[in-house]
Amino acid sequence: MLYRNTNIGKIVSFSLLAAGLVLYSAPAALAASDVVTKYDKDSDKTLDLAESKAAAGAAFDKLDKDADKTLDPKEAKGAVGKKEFKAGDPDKDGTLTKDEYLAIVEQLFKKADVNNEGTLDSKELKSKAGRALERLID
Ligand SMILES: [Ca+2]
Ligand SMILES: [Ca+2]
Ligand SMILES: [Ca+2]
Repeated sequence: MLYRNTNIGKIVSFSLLAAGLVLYSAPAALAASDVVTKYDKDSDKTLDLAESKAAAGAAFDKLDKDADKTLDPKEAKGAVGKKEFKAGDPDKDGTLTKDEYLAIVEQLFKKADVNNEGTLDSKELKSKAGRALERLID
């Protein structure tokens, strides 16, 4: 009887522990790298430039509401900061083409990739440049 009780106790405390682990790790895993998991085509847990550009290209098409192949400041709002918009519009026509948009992506990517390995992990995406990049690709 005593033996059985102890066993149940073990099972109960193990389940509680397991439940606790699930509760503890679930939000952390979600927060860790939403954007990475979303666009990480080769599943190496990082984003390389090609993956970032592919995602950014799709994001550009979504932002381009009037489908004129450029983003005006209104369309770019929320994705491209004012400063980035200005810097990313070298021909100063007040709109961003996809090439200009992807050039901003590349620039931010290189800025966020502090150790220059050509990939961004979820930690690097939390940097200032990384977060700006996230807005461009997501
Ligand atoms: Ca990858
Ligand atoms: Ca447009
Ligand atoms: Ca332009």
